[in-house]
Amino acid sequence: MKFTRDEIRRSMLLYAISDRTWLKEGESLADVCRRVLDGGATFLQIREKDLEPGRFAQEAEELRQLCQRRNVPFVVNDSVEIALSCGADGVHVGQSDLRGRDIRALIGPDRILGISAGTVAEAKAAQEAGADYIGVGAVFGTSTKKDARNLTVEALRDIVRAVSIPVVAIGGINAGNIAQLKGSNVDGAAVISAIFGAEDPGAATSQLLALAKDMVAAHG
Ligand code: TZP
Ligand code: MG
Repeated sequence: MKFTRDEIRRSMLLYAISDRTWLKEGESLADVCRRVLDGGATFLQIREKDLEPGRFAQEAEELRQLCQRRNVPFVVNDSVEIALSCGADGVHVGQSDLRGRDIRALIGPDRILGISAGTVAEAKAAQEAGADYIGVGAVFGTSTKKDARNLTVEALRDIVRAVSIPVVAIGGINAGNIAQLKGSNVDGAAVISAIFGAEDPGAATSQLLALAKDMVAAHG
């Protein structure tokens, strides 16, 4: 593994997930991700739901280079094929994607496997299948993922307690509510719109990073 277990856990702190739907006129995804990485994002996932595979692969390659230069882990959402072809550090999949065990077999032992989970049972199954970390949500209401369920801080804490791998909270997290995750014991926050939808994504990232540090430091 290029990143150690400890490094993966620490990299959950502020986990940025790209969303091109927020790009402003004339901006490229790589431009914005560069600002997000310079703002201090500790992990980056490229998430493309509508891009044709050729473009997706090209964008992933650019982001992989940006992350590699900064030693920030980079994963591809859903596509094992694109993750492997661009030399990403790993892949992130949901519950409805290929089974975790099958993905682990495809990517080998050295790449990062992230799996989304919404319940203790899903989290345990993900760990069992070989996940390196779990994304848990949605913790707050979100319009970014229409089918996401909402979770309480208590439910989050139960999931964290049930697994030994890192847990990153996701869903509607922003500068105004991230402090509510104090005591949940999550390792960090995964954010889409509060970063990519911000007027200044770099500044939003820096602000969220400071708040994520506060949040994690305040766990019991
Ligand atoms: N999975 C659960 S909620 C969510 C995903 C991908 C969307 C998170 O986006 P935002 O904009 O940070 O709420
Ligand atoms: Mg998916």
